Amino acid sequence: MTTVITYGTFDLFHQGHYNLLKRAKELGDFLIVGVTGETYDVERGKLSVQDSLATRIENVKATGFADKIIVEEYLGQKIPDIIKYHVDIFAIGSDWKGKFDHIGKYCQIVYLERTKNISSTLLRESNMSIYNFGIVTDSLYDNETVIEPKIVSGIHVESVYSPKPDVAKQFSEIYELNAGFSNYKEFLQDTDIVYIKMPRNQRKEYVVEAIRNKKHVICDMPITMDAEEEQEILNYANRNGVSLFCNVMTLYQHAFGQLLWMARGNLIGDLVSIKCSISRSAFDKKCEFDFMDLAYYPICVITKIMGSEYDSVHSKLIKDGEEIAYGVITFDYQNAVAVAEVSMDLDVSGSMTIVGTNGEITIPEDWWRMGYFKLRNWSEPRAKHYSSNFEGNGFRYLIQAILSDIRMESSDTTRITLSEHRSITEILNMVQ
Ligand code: C2G
Repeated sequence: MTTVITYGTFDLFHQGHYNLLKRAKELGDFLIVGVTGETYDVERGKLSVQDSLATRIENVKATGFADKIIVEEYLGQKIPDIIKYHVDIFAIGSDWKGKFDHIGKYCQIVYLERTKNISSTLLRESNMSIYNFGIVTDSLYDNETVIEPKIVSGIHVESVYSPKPDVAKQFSEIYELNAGFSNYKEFLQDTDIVYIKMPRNQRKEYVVEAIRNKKHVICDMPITMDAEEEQEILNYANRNGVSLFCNVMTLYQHAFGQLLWMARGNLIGDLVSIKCSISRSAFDKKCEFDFMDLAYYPICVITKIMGSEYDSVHSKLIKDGEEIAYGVITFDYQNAVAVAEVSMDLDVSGSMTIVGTNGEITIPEDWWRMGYFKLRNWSEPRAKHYSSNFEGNGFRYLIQAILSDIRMESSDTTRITLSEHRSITEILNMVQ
């Protein structure tokens, strides 16, 4: 007898899940299905799961393919299950290729081809909780933009657009997407949320066209260096009733929300200074951002924390030929100062320190990921440590935030306001 095991969340049960279970069953005689428990999904960073565990189990049961259903309750449960149930084959969708190779010591692994484009089937029409996600890019480097949104239940990553037809084709093949387009209008037709991952001089036209077609948009920032033009685009999104989110993932981390309101809420007294540094390679190893794109991150976070009422901004830039290699940007406020150190190729610490009249908040490294921070109020005997679950590269939390916005479940209090947008773009223009 051949025993097969497979695992999944099986949220918003669809044709892709059905096909996977059918194919897994066909691999042997006895199929065990592990349905992920709620705490395990939280632990592994799966977000926005809609159906209860009981409903998800019922849906798996209703297919008639499962001979036994178990609950996957913790990270590291798969191998003990395989040993316990004498499993011969571990089957999983091909979108997980390479991620489960360690299991190969205990049984055979079979990657089953994932079902493409399930979102445009009848199921999607009957279930408006599912949204198609498409990527606009001119490079094959994905920076996890394919795998991260998949971790958010209800999002289906289906297509890519590139002005370079060979990139569109290769990208969709490498990441097993349903389609690669080099016609933007066609690409937009079956897409609900568009991520614009393009060099700055091309962002605006793609954003405007997507909004015109009533698509929700995520865009690398700044969209344009022209503050007026940017305000018009933000207002245009508003008028069209679509969400326009900037890709500054820090803003969507739970810990950032906490830090922001603790810093602004006087927990360390009046704010006196903030210093943060960022270097391109630590931020993202293959980062394609230029200096202004990278500088957007600290300027945005400083603006959120300290406000946009600065008195003056100075910058000192060190150039390597024509290119800016390193820069320090200083903002003077009436009774406070902020310093952003931005480095293209030199490594800098990646720390953030916020000093107040009664205490200090510190993040020792990679503050833009914001999984952890320490708050010290000098009137208390000990520092307090705050951490929150942070998985992947953080992009999934942005996807979760835009999804809640679209579903009108919540509106984020850490989002950049119109006047903050204007201030950030004006500061970028002063950095010369
Ligand atoms: N799947 C598929 N085609 C789709 C969508 C999903 O073949 N269009 C497959 C997935 O590859 C997976 C299974 O259906 O094998 C269940 O998918 P999910 O419910 O999204 O679960 P997942 O997050 O992939 O969890 O321990 C859990 C496992 O790691 C998989």
